[in-house]
Amino acid sequence: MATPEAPAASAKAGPNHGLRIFLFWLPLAVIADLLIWFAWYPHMPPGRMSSSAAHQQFDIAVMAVMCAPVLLFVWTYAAYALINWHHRAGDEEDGPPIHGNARIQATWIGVTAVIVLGLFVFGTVELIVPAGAGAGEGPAPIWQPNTSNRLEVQVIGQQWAFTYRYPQFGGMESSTLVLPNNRWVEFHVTSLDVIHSFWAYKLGVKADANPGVDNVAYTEPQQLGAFRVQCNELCGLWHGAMFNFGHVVTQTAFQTWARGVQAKQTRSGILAALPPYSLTYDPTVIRQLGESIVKIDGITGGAGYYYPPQDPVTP
Ligand SMILES: [Cu+2]
Repeated sequence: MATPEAPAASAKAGPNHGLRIFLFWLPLAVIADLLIWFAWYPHMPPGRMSSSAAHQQFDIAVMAVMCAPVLLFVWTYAAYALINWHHRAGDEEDGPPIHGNARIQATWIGVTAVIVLGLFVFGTVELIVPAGAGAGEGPAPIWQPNTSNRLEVQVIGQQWAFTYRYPQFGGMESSTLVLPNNRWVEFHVTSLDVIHSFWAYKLGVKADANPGVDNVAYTEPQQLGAFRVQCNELCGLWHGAMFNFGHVVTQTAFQTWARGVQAKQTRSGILAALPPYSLTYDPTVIRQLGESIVKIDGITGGAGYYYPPQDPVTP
């Protein structure tokens, strides 16, 4: 029966390779982790423009801190083995057979179990506790920010544009996503036609935009500045061109902007012409939307999604 002492005893004559590898590896791992945490972490994507982005950045940094020692151990071991155990001229002998080493086996199982279970617990906690996922949680989110002071923004995807609707400002619409700093935003993401995905990378928010679905996502902007919104679900010919821009502005600037747009769209009659605010829309019953889809299909030659395209041959 193999005991932990047996192989160690036979190797007594030589140096303690395990300890040597550990002593080479330890300073490398410590230096790498310090560099990752203090030098790299502040610059990691997606940045800290919002609460969800900051949580994602933190998660990535923690992952890197956990992975670097593993990677460095593999490299240290490989380098040590290459230098000390490579074939030497004239040495035709096989290495000694190893029949189980309880200490190495226990260490291996213990360390890998701790790493995997640790990541499992960390990932689950990070997904649920700070709600930092920044992803669509469906129409009935299990988590909500503990404040009722939220700005509601409806994100409407359609081939091939995003429109942002502000129900707290009379349902006015904008093709630029303007958000106030330090206030929770409640996104309601939906689509008028095919499946799209609302991806505000710097905000750390990505939520599916599906027709007939109200997909809710939360985030709190924490830095002023501009960001880009990109469709992240292949949605047809011009999917790659389906993007526009957003700005995080001060709360005062936001109020001025939103009230200004609402007043302008009231005066011009746009608000009266828009369909009433609703969590989802049916383009087949909204005349102006249905007509524009037929027009787009006529231009691109795509098949009519809701209305068959007009046959150019038959009058
Ligand atoms: Cu799209």
